[in-house]
Amino acid sequence: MKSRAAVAWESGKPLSLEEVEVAPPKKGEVLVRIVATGVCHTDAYTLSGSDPEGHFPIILGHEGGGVVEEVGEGVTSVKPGDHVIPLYTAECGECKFCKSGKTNLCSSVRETQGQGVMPDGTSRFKCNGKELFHYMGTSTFSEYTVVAEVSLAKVSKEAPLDKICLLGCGITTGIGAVFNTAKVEEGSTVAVFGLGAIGLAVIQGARMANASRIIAIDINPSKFEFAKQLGATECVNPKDYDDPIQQVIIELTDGGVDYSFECIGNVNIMRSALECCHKGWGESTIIGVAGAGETIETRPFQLVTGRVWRGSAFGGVKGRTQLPGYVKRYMDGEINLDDFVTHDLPFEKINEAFDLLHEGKAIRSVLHF
Ligand code: NAD
Ligand code: AHE
Ligand code: ZN
Repeated sequence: MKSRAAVAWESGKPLSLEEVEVAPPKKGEVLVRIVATGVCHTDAYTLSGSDPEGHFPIILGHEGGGVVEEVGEGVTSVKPGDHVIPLYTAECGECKFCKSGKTNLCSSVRETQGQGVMPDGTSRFKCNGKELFHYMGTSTFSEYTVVAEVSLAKVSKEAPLDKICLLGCGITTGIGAVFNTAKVEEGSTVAVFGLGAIGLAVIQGARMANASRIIAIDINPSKFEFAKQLGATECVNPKDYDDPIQQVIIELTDGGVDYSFECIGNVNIMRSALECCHKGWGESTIIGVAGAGETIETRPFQLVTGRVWRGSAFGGVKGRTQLPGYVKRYMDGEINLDDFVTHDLPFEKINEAFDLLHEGKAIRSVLHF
């Protein structure tokens, strides 16, 4: 079938609006009509060429909401008409990872996903006779996309897809990192570096966890108002200080915070986020994605003296079993998604959405097909 899609023919160039061909779903696969999709910084990161798993030409996008159109052989957990959120972290329930109870990192389709193909090693997308790569197992920048059954969370039909698409990445990642990865306790002090959708969702989660202080840090002060609305108790712009930001936070908090989160993808700030943690118990969670070849550094003494460095993917959330609960919490008014959507745009304005992200003007742009 034909589909409207944004194709990244090569890195570092604007996306190209194309009519692509989408092949029918094979065994264990599902054809999904994407209704709306967010644009996450990770899409921009891969488009920039820094992602070792970015294979061009590619259809990006991983924060979508849609409706099942057709199912391939053997698919039992969804049927046409069901509302779904595509998952870049699958959940098969059967692999060593799923069974461990220790992680949300399912291995069932991860290898082929990273190669930009479906689990059988082939692509379902073509444009002008040329095969296109899939992205993160989701490729939500196409009106019709093919996704593995294990990479779909079935959600309530009552929920607006143009809001709950944000649970496909940004908001789930931030809230999940607070509860599943860091396990922030009531009364804790928290520092959040980077106030995009991810960092702001961490703030929302820290507020839910009843943190006593939530310090929001960004070099773009236009982010501070929303951070405070979500529960930040104070906002800090590193540009206002001569001292390194970790020193500033340590002084503000009598020795450092209990928990910090890096939500930027900057390896220098990852170090700051670790080093602003309190001696003996402070824990830092890396959420931001750094470019190929980049590495983190600190003095091992920082760890020897009790600080802990962690990382979090999709907030440690198991998508098929736990995402329907996040949707319910949104519907019950417990999770704020609406205020994260700063821009609603027709799909054709996708490059504008990337510009808004780079200019720091959008928290999330949601594209409507
Ligand atoms: P975003 O671009 O919307 O927000 C990033 C924020 O960081 C901006 O407000 C920016 O002003 C701020 N910033 C940049 N440099 C800074 C600095 N030196 N000091 C302080 N603040 C600075 O991005 P986003 O969509 O919120 O994503 C944030 C990061 O999280 C990205 O690296 C993205 O790839 C990653 N991510 C990871 C996961 C995961 O599962 N681990 C999921 C989603 C996104
Ligand atoms: N492809 C990159 C890794 C990118 C990465 O770390 N992705 C995050 C999700 S970002 C969503 O916006 C993640 O969940 N990682 C775990 C996983 O299994 O991919 C690279 O460096 O190769
Ligand atoms: Zn994302």
